[in-house]
Amino acid sequence: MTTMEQRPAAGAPSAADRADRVAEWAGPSRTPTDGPLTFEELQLAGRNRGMPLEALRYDITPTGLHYLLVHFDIPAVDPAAWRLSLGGLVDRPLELTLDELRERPSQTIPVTLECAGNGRARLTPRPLSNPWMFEAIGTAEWTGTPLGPLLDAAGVRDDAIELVFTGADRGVQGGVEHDFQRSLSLAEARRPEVMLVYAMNGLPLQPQHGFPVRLVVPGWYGMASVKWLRSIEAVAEPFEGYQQARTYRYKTDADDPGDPVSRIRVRSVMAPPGIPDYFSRRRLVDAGPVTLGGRTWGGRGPIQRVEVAVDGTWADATLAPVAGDFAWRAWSFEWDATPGPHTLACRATDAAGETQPAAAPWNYQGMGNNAIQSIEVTVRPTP
Ligand SMILES: Nc1nc2c(c(=O)[nH]1)N[C@H]1C(S)=C(S)[C@@H](COP(=O)(O)O)O[C@H]1N2
Ligand SMILES: [Mo]
Repeated sequence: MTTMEQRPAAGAPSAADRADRVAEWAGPSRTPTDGPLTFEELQLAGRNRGMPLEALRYDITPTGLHYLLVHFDIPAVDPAAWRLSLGGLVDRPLELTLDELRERPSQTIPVTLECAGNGRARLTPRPLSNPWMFEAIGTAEWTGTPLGPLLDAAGVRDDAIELVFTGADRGVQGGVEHDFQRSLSLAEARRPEVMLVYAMNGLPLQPQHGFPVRLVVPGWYGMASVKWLRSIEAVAEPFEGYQQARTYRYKTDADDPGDPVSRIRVRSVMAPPGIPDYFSRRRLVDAGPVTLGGRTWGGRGPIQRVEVAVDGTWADATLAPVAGDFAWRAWSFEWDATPGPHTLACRATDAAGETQPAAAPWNYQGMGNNAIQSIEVTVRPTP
């Protein structure tokens, strides 16, 4: 495990500058498959929990119910020794302690995070990675300091085009050893809601969510919100690191460079009504009036329309007030449940007219699957 203490001294080439090929670690084939769930997927699913869909009831997801995605290991970071460096193409390089960061102006905003791989396991053939269904979501109140003013303090030079964010976690993916790193254009990084976060739901970040400091990029899929942040570097060339150029791409096949994944696609999810069967998760509902409900979100601002289908007939749902530009929005729908089997579905449409597709938009890495969710229920007569 890499700790801050093991980092090379300033000036020495940092571990982050190395992206070594580790040929013997290329691992098993990750060609998408129609086969049964693999051991490797099970191993990832056990580490990276999802949010149980009944937790859609909470405006703010309790921290222990928020989804989790950790590529490598949760790194050990000593908060007293921790420094955030802001360097590269800047006039005044900065080294900030945790206290210095916390003393800066702060803001708290509710932000819905979703993993870009959410829905991957519903694709056929199934891309091999964390096998998410619908549950790689959560909304927290994130507290931190906006990044823009810090960039001004450091004096980012005119020839810089991007910022590279480096986490303290390191591992091997696709046979390449690297630190988890992502970049953002300066224009994105300067959005007022992009911030360096040290608290989640009013408490210091938990280790698994990026303690002591993470980036939060509202509106983007989760991979942009780099956890365990240790450095920010202004660069003059597009960043080509593994997590930027090789993955988080909408690719048609293994060799397609693909388009980068960025903003969250429009989506709605329903909290399954009634009670579940333990193993199949099939739902049992009593006949009569049933309030269906869930949440809707997308990376381009609050969603204005959700429809619900009962056995294929669509009707508008009622939307709750907007809770924030980057937070999900609750919706509800009154259903008079009649005995027998039924199929329920929901679909959101954003202000630009983007809507959820009936069929999954297949891509090689299983990114951005916002296909409509449908739920099978059995309604039993009320006694
Ligand atoms: N350093 C680092 N940052 C990271 C990751 C990671 O593995 N390492 N995972 C990313 C991905 S893919 C997602 S979806 C979000 C998940 O954030 P959460 O675990 O707090 O929900 O963190 C992102 N930030
Ligand atoms: Mo993710």
